[in-house]
Amino acid sequence: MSFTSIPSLREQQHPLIRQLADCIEAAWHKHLDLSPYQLPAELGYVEGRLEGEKLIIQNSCYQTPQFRKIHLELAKVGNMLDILHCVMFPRPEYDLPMFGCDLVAGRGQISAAIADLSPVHIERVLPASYTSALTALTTLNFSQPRELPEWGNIFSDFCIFVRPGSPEEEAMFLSRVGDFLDIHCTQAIASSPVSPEQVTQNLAGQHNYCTKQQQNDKTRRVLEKAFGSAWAEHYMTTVLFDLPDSSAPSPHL
Ligand code: BLA
Repeated sequence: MSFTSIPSLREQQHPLIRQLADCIEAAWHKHLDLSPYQLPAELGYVEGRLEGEKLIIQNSCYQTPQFRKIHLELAKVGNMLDILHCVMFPRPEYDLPMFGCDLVAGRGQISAAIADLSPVHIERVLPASYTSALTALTTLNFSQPRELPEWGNIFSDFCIFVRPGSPEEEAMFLSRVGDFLDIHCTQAIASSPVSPEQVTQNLAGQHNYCTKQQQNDKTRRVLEKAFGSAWAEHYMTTVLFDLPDSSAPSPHL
């Protein structure tokens, strides 16, 4: 599998974004059986303009037996803004949470670092095996925690949302995302398909997750300014937070 189109943009980004992208891909390669995932045509690599600055978006996307789509996106707005966005969408036939991560750097400083394993159950609880593995991790203290927006009730109690205040805190964030991915990938490959009733519930939970994420005005505004509101809506609903076709059974089962 080749990542040849990615390094060019990655090398120009904030070091934490670069390190996090490397960490995510290393975990995927270590644990998962990756196959390519075809994004909608023309949306793998995109260029636009935002306030005179060039906006570049580079996507890499895979699927595995347990994941319908695993998506890593790197974006750069001139020298103003570097962004890493990552979501792992489980196949709804498996009872797995959503891994999501977003890192935003403005003028050399990370302003937002968020990572979570988000439950898709109506009661908003993670599978017990996840809760015990995550509880066993050491508690981290960040000097500048950030408050979640209103739509952020999708995230778990283990969610980290901070502005890293030092290189040590950046390293703590990086290493915690590595922990989340190790836990998630090992649990995912050991999991078995669930009942049709549970599949329906998992789909509903993923639907709720995506609908809430689509309410992130900060993401939408960046995309709208560069590409217009229709394109931003299309991109947010077909690439960033799309839903599986609920009528089609997974080809892996
Ligand atoms: C915040 N996301 C942001 C911000 C920007 C973006 C500019 C504001 C940064 C700040 O407040 O310091 C922009 N993020 C983008 C863009 C893309 C992107 C343009 O991914 C893609 C092209 N967002 C996610 C995922 C999560 C997420 C997967 O994509 C969480 C798992 C969360 N981003 C998230 C949250 C905020 C944010 C919670 C803060 C929102 C707020 O404070 O209102």
